[in-house]
Amino acid sequence: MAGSTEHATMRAWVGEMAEMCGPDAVYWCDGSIQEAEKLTAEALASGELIQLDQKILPGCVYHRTALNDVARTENLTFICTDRKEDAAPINNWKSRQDGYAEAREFFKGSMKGRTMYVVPFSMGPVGSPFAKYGIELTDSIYVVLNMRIMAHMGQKILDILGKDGDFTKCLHSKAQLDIDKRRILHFPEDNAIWSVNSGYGGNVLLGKKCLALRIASWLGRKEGWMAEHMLILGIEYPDGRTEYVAAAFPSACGKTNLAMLVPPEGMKSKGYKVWTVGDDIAWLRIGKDGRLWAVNPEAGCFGVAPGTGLKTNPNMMKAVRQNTIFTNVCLKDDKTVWWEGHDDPAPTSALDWTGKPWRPGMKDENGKPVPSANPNSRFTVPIKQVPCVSSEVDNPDGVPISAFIFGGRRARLAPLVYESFNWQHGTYVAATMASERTAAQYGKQGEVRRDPMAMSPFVGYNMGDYFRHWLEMGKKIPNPPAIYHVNWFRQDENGKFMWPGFGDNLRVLEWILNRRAGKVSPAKTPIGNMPKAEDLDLSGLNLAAGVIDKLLAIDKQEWLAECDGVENYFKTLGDRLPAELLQELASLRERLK
Ligand code: GTP
Ligand code: SPV
Ligand code: MN
Repeated sequence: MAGSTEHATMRAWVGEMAEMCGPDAVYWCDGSIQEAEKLTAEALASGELIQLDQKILPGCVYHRTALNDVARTENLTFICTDRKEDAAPINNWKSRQDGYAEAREFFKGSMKGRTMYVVPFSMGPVGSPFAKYGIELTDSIYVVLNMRIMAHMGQKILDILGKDGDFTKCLHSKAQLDIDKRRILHFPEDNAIWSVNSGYGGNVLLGKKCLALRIASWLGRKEGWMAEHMLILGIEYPDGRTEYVAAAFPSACGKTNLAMLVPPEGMKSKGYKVWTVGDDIAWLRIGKDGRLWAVNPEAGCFGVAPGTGLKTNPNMMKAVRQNTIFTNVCLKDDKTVWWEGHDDPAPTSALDWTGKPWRPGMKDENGKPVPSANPNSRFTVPIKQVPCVSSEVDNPDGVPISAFIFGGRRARLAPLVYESFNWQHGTYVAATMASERTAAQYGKQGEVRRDPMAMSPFVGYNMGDYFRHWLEMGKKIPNPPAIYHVNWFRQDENGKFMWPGFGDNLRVLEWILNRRAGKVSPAKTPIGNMPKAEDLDLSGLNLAAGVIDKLLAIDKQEWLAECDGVENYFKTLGDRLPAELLQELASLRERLK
């Protein structure tokens, strides 16, 4: 198909990229179900996809990535700008010229023997003032089928772009999946993204982290809005009123789970309902009413499989029963899927994510259990299949946000929840958050690293400028969200999580909403406002004696040591770090003395 568009520069660009990559054919995707079925059949025939049992899992397929290609590769991800300081100091940087020159060699002839698919897509509801359009060129059917779920895709985008609409130029080739030649390159000054030699989600679904966070954060700074690594959820009160909050946790730290939590029994009787607007990314703008409004630019969820079960996340377990792409999970002999934390008993015989026979209790040479699913294995599912999806998910104006919640995995230090004193203090709290590394990134697992706003891998420009943008936004929003920090992952002396997490996190959200409504007064501490234990609904939890006090405890010596860590981190950020954040650090130290 030739693609029905009169956009001359788009056609010229597609032609130029095809010239470089040398595919046997160029195919323009229309986004139809017939097209998806045809591409799926091709991928099943070639082995790129494996068919699952269509009675038990209708519309579901299975995919394995290359062994060296199971998570985002931050060390191979670059922001390419003319001046280094516009991307430094956290991002890897290349000049535009060097970025293109090096990658061009890797793209040359990379699609020989393959088809180049032209994928027109929208991030954000089509036609919304928030929406951003892109065209992804790719030689992977897996990418096309994932993009069809994750974004709004097809001919309607070409229609909206017309003869000369703006779009992000996205180029992807799996090439040889050679990790030494893998590059994820962003050219914000050209509104372009080039990704080569990977087939893993965040590296190749270019509408997601690359466009909706790295490029969008650059645009947001220029245009006065925000692109954040945040879920969006609505909490409906018994009287039918709904309030919305947005929360940023680093990768694999609980956004998807919080976005669709099920209220615990004791609280359900109060009549709360939870509605999911988004599970990973939020774009935020100041509304006419002076509040901050958020849309979810994505149409699907690319969620972590391990740990997902009927007890932890029943909504997602129901969502992934149909029309889902499973990547790197365990493949059972009956052509269904399994992962660690699944409700079904472990299969007695199955293939693990690498395709090797697997049995429960298998150990590696060091005596460590061998998981059947890769720890970063994922499912791709339309968000509309989530039973508690919000009726506002396609609202072009989004939803108004009452509170921002930040958090990470901290075995020690950070209490269950605290409230910042104001926007500037909240910006400091978010800018200094840290978390233990998870399987969503390569690198030493468990190591604590600073991850400001859960955006460290995703800010498309200078981190100091990003903090400045946050501070400036705070001055411009007449009625800004209040800012909170949470920690579901504090451990006891035996390394056990002290807080039950998941649905019970609603107990903490309730305190936050009660604070917003002025229904409870807090305990004032050096780090922020905290709940009095009696203001948290802990009914039916059976927490052991003293646990809630430990969860709410603040150790001043540990916090002073944390301040030293923050000071060292700030030193790495260079001279664009806003002075306000240094003032906040000094005030915190003062309060802790
Ligand atoms: P990305 O998609 O990588 O951005 O991750 P995410 O932030 O959406 O994380 P997700 O909700 O998928 O959770 C990641 C892992 O953390 C899963 O294994 C969950 O089971 C686990 N998890 C989520 N919420 C909680 C919680 O409240 N407590 C505990 N202990 N584990 C949790
Ligand atoms: C994350 O790592 O934060 C994800 C998954 O949401 S990926 O899209 O691969 O980046
Ligand atoms: Mn994410």
